[in-house]
Amino acid sequence: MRPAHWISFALMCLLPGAAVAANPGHAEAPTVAAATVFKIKTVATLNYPWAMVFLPDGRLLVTQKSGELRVVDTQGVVSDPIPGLPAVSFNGQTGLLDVALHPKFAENRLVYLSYAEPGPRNTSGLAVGRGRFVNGVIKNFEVIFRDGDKVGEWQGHMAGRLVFGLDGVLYVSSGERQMGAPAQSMTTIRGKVLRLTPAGRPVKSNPFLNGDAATDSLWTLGHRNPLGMALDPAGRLWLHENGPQGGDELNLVTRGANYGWPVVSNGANYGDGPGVDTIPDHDTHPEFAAPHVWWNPSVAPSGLMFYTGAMFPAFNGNAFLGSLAGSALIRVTVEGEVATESVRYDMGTRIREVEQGPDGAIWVMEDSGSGRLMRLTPRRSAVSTGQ
Ligand SMILES: [Ca+2]
Ligand SMILES: [Ca+2]
Repeated sequence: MRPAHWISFALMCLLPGAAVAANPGHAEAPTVAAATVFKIKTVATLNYPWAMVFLPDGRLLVTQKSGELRVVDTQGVVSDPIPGLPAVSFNGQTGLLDVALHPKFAENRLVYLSYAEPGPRNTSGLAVGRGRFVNGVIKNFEVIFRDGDKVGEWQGHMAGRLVFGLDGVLYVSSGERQMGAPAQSMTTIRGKVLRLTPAGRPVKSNPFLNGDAATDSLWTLGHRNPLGMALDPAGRLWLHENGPQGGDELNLVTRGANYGWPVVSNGANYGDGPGVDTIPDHDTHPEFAAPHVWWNPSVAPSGLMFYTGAMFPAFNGNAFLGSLAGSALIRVTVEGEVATESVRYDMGTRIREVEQGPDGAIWVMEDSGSGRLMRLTPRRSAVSTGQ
């Protein structure tokens, strides 16, 4: 166990109501009912919403996995599907995925989308494209990057989160398509974070440039299914990724690093019974970047946001993760390079996505065919407790 984890473990044991997980390497945070901390308002209901981004005018763009992009206005009115989108391959885990705005959206109106691009014979591959959002329509949509090697058998673990760095380049999280080994291969984008120019080309300062289109795009490797990625207030890039049986991770993304999958995981492989762990833990292979927080059992994180708003001053700089398996919103404190799960807010349902609103409210999306878009504001009595 790393020193930071010993410290957080010891601190957690001092907290009333703290529960200790079966894995001695990680202390499970206390759980509180979200309704005791947050006033929760359902703003709209959507069919399997996957991602959201706020427009400068305060409205939201939201994706639905089945392939629609919609606007939700400040009154909660949901628009018809926005015309101009590409065809997507929609199945259980993938379809239309993330949406992001160009850093100069106010000037150029460029909206970026990630999605499962259909290939021949029911195959699909991660693609990223962009178009201009003008008068309620996406105009001149163009694919700027794609996985040319489409996959048929394994349709899951595509990930596809999009984040613009403070340096103006586009980071893309790319899952390993349930195949494990590609995450360590330098000739495929699977199981990687990609670093691209806004036009979709490899950045000239990328770490593995060798003239191969896939290799040139790589920034980090050894990832499994990174369904959340975000910048912290200092501009550092973090991601979380779903582990196998346990071993979900929160990682600080640094140039050229290898995060170990599928060689190591603090979880166990599928098929490992109780007390059996056939995949070595991270501490056996220090050459791989170790997670800053990990979860046993799995919480299945999705969506990531660092809070910087004025509505919850006590949360400043904290990370918020949606949890699918845990039906929770998870808060993680980050001090320098030490991250510690602080509280689990029980939402009573699977949480797919989390964002901060322009006024500092916390917005979450439920993973459901009638998925609620919810706005969380403080309950006065709860905020003073720091929960
Ligand atoms: Ca790892
Ligand atoms: Ca393990």
